[in-house]
Amino acid sequence: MPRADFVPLQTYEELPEEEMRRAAKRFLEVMRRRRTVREFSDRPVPREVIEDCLLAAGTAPNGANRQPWRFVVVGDPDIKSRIREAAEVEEVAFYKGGKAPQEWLDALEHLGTDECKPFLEQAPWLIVIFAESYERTDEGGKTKNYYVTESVGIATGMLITALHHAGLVTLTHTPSPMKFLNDLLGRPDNERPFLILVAGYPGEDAMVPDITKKPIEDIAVFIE
Ligand code: IYR
Repeated sequence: MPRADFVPLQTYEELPEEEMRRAAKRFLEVMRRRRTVREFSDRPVPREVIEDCLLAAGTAPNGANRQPWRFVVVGDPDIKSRIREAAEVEEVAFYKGGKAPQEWLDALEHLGTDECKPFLEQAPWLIVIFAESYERTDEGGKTKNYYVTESVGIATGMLITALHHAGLVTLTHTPSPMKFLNDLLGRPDNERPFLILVAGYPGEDAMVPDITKKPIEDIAVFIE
């Protein structure tokens, strides 16, 4: 890959310190309003909004700028039903079929999750996120990607933030194994399903568990 042209950093905007403090606090309040929701409305959400949120996710820092993600956005009711059907097979095995160790089930107990995933049909959009472990060259060879999981994880976090910022709610859904998504969505072998991000409006009487996030002293160590 030839070295890129370098251009002056023109997009950076410094904030005066007081404004910086306020901006950080305001954004914290925005993010504190984000909740993972499991009950979705079937109200439609414009495709353009999803596209803009995906473009925001696509600005994520990533290994060697390979941008090793592929977002498959499903609005088609038939495909959504097939995803639900296949995901629930895995979830039944997980919750009821003895696949999940008791310790894991105990850890999930307080969230009230189970093998039923109606949101996979109700929500207007399922964003199936694939990680490209490698790329295929025109000659049929393979080009390796770098820090794929980190890169796709960062992009996914930015996508969740963008959707929240646009006034939508999301649910990160991770049926395991997820290989069925390649078959259902016709994706090639170099794309590994990473997670399903369910996106839309919350259901009218959506309930969420009354849980809290850790305080600063439990999530950070400052060495000054
Ligand atoms: N994939 C299952 C189980 C599950 C696992 C974790 I860790 C969660 O935080 C939530 C659910 C499911 O989607 O129900």
